[in-house]
Amino acid sequence: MDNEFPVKFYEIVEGIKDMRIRGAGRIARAAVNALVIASDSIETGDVDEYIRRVKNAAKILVDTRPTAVSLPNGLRYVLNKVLSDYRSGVSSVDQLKDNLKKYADDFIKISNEAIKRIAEYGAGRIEDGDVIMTHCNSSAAISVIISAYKAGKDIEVYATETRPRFQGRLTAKMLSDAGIDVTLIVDSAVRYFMNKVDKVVVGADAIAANGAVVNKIGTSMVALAAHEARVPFMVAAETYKFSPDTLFGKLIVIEERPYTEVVPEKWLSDKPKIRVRNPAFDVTPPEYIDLIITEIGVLNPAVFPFIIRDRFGVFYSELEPWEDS
Ligand code: RUB
Repeated sequence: MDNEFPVKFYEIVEGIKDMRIRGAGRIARAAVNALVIASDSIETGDVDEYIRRVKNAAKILVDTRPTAVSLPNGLRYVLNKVLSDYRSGVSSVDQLKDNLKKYADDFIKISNEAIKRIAEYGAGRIEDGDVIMTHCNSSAAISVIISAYKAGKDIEVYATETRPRFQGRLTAKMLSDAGIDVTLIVDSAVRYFMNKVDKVVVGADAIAANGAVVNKIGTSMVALAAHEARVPFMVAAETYKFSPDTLFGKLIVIEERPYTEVVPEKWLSDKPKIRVRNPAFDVTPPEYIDLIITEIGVLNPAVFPFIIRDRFGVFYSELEPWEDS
């Protein structure tokens, strides 16, 4: 492994790759934190050299997992601001390092605040007595459920186990630790239990320009079952889950992970005609989504991209600040 940056930086890189650090929001905060570690370690008085190396650190981070758009968006937030300072003449490396740290802190604060707002707005949509289904392990979705419970609503949750990595067990544990009754079910039991469910709440790894939501594999099947049973399907997502690239015609890359997450290597080794596929995410079309709960309000998936674009502005030239212009 390259040792341009401190060990801690590479620990975060590897942690994101092998999913010890997982969930789109946490991935973004960890990556931004790693960028600060890299930046602080750069020993040079030459601003051009500093910028080149910070961009390199961002490039390493952005390549860790391809689907959660929060990762490039967090890095874009920090790096575009630092590059703007650099272009407007900040000529001290120490100043740029301080600025980068400040922008990273700002992003982490924005991210944590967003979860609180989402919890508050989302809880408003949960009613006393509701049975909620969730899939995978989303901080945003869990915050909505716990916030509704803390507001005194008597709720119950069905959590899918979420094969192959079983993030549903984390969800079940987090919700039960908060005092909520949880039933853990296998993913294939979603339709069987859907008639007991009042609302589905899930998170997002990315939201595309047409309002489609990319989330853990199986989410679109849950949405389909909810649609058939007329159960409202809600997505809890910070606005930085929006993929600006999709405004310019790019597609969100669906990560395909090693087959060994699904079956043991040994089991497959003597079966040459069997191929195992392990896509980590899927796409839920906007027609199956009733609401997207964000920190700026509860939005219809069809208007979501326009509101985000108008509010934050997206410039093609700022999409890949880690590349040389
Ligand atoms: C996690 C996953 C979560 C989203 C949203 O996938 O699909 O639903 O990332 O999470 P993985 P959050 O386990 O492969 O990272 O709301 O915490 O950002």
